[in-house]
Amino acid sequence: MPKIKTTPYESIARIANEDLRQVAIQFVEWLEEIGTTPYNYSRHAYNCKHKGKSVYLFAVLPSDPNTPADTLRITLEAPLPQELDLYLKTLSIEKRKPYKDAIVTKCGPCAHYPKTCRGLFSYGVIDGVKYDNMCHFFRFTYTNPSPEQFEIIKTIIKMRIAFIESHGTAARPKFAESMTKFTQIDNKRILLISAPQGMNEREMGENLFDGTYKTNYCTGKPGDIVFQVDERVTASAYSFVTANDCTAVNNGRIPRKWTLYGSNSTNGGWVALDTQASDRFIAYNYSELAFEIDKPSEYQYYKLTPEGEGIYQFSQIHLYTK
Ligand SMILES: [Ca+2]
Repeated sequence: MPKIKTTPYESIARIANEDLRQVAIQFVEWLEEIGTTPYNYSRHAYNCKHKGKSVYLFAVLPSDPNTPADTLRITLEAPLPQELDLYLKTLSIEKRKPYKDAIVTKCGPCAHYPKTCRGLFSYGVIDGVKYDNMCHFFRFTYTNPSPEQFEIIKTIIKMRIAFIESHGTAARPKFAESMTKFTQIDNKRILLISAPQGMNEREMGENLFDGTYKTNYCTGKPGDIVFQVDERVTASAYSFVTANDCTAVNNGRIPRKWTLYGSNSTNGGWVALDTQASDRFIAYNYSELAFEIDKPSEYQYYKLTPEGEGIYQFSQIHLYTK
C-alpha cells in the first residue's frame, strides 16, 4: 500500500463549507466501516481499489494546501449495465446532443481531457442513444454532492464492490456451477482449425484451446471458429470463459448472438446444436458462460458462429460430455 501523504481527514478539514465538510467526514467514516482504504495518488486526491479494480476516487480541490478548498469531487465507476439508470438519475446526467455535434475537448462531468481520460471519449451509448457527457468507461464524477446524493453514492460503491466480487481472475476463473454434472473434455484434445484473425499476434484463435486462461482470443472480424476433437464426442454442453475487460459499454466483449454447430466433416453437414444471444445475461471477467445442448449427438468437428458487429473475446472454449 503506498504511503499516505495526507489523510482523507486532513484533506477534508480544508473544506471551508461546514455542511459539506461534515457530510464528507461521515462519508470517509463510512468508507472505513466497509473496509475500503483510500490511498493518495496526489496530496489531496485519493483512490480506492478493490482487488485491483477502481471503486472510487475522491479529491479535495484546489489541491494547493495554502488555498481554501471549496470542492469535493467523487468519481465512481459504473458496475453493471442495468445500474446505469441509477447512475444517470443519481448523478444528474442528462441526455445531451449527439456526439457528432458535440465539441470533444473534455468530458462533461469529470473534466478529464482526452489525453488523460482512460476512455479517450466523451460520450457513451446506451440503448442506441449517445450521451455526450459520459466517459467511455462510465466513470462519473460528482462535485459537492448533497447528503442525499452521498447516500446514493454509497449504494453505488457497494454495488461496485459486489460487481468486482463477481469476477474471476485469469488464475482462478469463476466456473459455472451448472457444469459440475458434466465432464470437461481436456482442451489438449481439441485443435483449432480456423478462426477469424485476432486483433494482434498475442490474441489469436489458438489461445482458445491452449489450456490457460491467461491468454485470450480477441477479434472484431466476422467468421466461424472451427475446431476438432481428437475423436468423435457427444458434447452435451459447451462454454466459453471470458477474459479481462467485460464492461457495460462493450457488451461484455461477447458476441451479440452465436450458434454452435457439430459435424463429422469440415466440408459441410453442420448441424445446429445451440443458439444464444448475449442480451440474456451479464458477462463478468474470467467467468464461464455455459450452455447445455438439447439434442447432443456424436461429432468430431464443432463450429461456433458469432453474429453481429463488435469485438468479442474469450480466454478458453470448453466442451463437456455427460
Ligand atoms: Ca487461453
